[in-house]
This record gives sequence, C-alpha cells and structure tokens, in this order.
Amino acid sequence: MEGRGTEAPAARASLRLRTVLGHLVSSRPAGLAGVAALTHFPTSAQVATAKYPVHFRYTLDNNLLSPEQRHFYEENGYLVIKNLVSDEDIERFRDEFTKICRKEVTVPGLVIMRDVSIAKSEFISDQKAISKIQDFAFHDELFRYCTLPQIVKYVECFTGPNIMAMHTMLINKPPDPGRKTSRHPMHQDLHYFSFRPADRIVCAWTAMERIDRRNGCLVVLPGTHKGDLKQHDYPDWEGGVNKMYHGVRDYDRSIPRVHLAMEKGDTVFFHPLLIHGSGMNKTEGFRKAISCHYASSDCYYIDVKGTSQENIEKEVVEIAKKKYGIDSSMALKDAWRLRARLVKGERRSL
Ligand SMILES: O=C(O)CCC(=O)C(=O)O
Repeated sequence: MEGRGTEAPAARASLRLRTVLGHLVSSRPAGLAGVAALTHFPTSAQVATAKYPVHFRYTLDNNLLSPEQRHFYEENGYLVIKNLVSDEDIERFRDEFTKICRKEVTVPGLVIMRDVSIAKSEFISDQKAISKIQDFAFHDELFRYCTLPQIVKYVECFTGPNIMAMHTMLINKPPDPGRKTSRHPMHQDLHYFSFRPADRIVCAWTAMERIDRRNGCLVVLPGTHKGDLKQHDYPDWEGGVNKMYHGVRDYDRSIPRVHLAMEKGDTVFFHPLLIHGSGMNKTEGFRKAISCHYASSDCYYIDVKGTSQENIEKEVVEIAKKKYGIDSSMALKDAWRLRARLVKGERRSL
C-alpha cells in the first residue's frame, strides 16, 4: 500500500511531463519526443533531470536536434556537432585559401587581415602574412561551405527556413610572435551586427584541423547568450591588438570558461550574444577554422547611432567605403546589405 501510495504522484507527474514534452517538439511524431526523453533517464530521475524549458526561445521546432541538444543550446548558447564537414571539403577550402594568399584568384569584396605584429613588415606572399580573410560570400568555392546541406540543416534549427549568409571568415591564426597578439579577446559577435533579432542569428565555426589549447581553441562563457549586448573596446594589451578585435569591456569573471577542443570537421553553432574568444597559438602551425554567420532573412536592419555599436560602425564603414569606392554617407547596415547572400529560401527583409 505504502509503495503504491508513493508511486501514484510520480506516475501522474510522469504523465504530465510526457504530455508537455509531446507538445513541445510538435514536428516529431505525436508523443515520440516526450517518450524518448522519458525513457532516456532512469525512472527516479525523470522529473528531476528532464527539466526542459516549457518555452524554447533560442531554438525552433525541428526534427533534427534531440531534446538534449536543444536543451543544451537553450541553456549554454552553443552546441558542438562532431565530424560534420568531410576532410575532402576542408582540403578544398584550404587549397582555395592558399590560392587567395598567393593572389592566384581575386575575390570581389574580400577583406584580407594581417596580424598586428606583421602588418607593417615587408610583404610576404603566402599565408604567413594573412591572419584572416573575411567576406568570401562571392567566392563560389568558399561559399560552398555556407551551403553544405549538413550545416544548413542545423542552421535552420536556429534561423528558420529563409537563410542569409551575413558574415564569412577563414581564420588563419598565426604562431604567436611572443607578444600574445594571436589571442582573440572575449567578445559578443552581435557587437558587429546591425540586424536583429539576435535569437535568429547563429554562427557555424568549423575546425579545419585539430584545435585545442595549444594552438588557440575557442573559449566560451556558457549561458552568457542570455545577457545583453555589452560595451566593446580595444583591449589594453601591451603587445598590440589586431584591427577590429574589440573585446567586452566588463563581464562576470566568475563564470567558468569552457575551452572547446575540436577535431578536424567538428562544427560549433553558437548564439551571437555568447561571450567567446580564442587563446594564443603556441605552435609553429597556422591554426585554421572556417565560419559563417547566418541570419533569418526575416531579420531587420537597425540604426546603431547612439548605441554602444557606434565605435564599430565607424571602423566598418571606413573599410567598406574604401573597398567599394563609396563617397556618400553610409551606415553599418549598408555595409551588411552589401555582403549578405541568400543561402536558402526567400530573401525577404535583409
Ligand atoms: O577563430 C577564432 O580564433 C575566433 C574567431 C572569432 O571569434 C571571431 O572572429 O569573431
């Protein structure tokens, strides 16, 4: 009797939870998501462990993310998917990068960045001079990265079906010259963006080789995507700071850092408010990663005048005016309009 008496409330709670979870993941066959979540955990932990939010904010209903993956992104603001991009594709992107460095191909709109320690030195005609290329959306082979079906299907879980590639980068983190300039300060990518809402923007960042603490892996502060956009400035680093590498002025230093060690082809998806950066490259190699920021084409542009983003607007607009030979006044949103390219669905607002 006593046993049955304690089982009844647990059974009722389990039934209630099953019903709620069944509603939450509505695109799955009826009830399946809830059942999967429940059977995954031992009975005694069902109610305590499977505490998925009643309302998902950062992910959309889909058939791809498991309830655990969805919950992880909701809580932490990032999600690593192992082995998503093939070696063959990565080698093709690497070859293309080499051709760009050797000036064998020119790409409309491409921005080439050099590490602050070599920016003013003699021109070196290979990858050693280049720490990053940005805005490769109009280079068909590199743009193929943004359209890889296995990446786009994850992106859709965050953006929905109409998808724009907004910002593209291939990062070639050089061996640190001893001045710690190869570090990337902790920042939120939304600082650079004049489109919203933030929750319908996501970055895909793929390791082009094994990346760990030795060659400067990504470092993230889990859960910070739930906060606001913070003031960013150039950090006060003795050895110098790379152009446009703004850092968050203040953040909660007690949040434990997570270092994302990743194998070649592993891909992390993360929210644009997630505070992240990357460490020093202590090896002799050039650490490579390729990335794209995607946004729903239903996002809208905003004016950043009078906000914390005015400082980055000034820098970006200066570069864009030079690149596109524009004389008239320009805003951050105009620079984004020029670089954006449709990946899937319909180009609506962006
Ligand atoms: O690949 C890296 O080192 C970090 C890149 C990054 O966070 C960025 O460019 O915004």
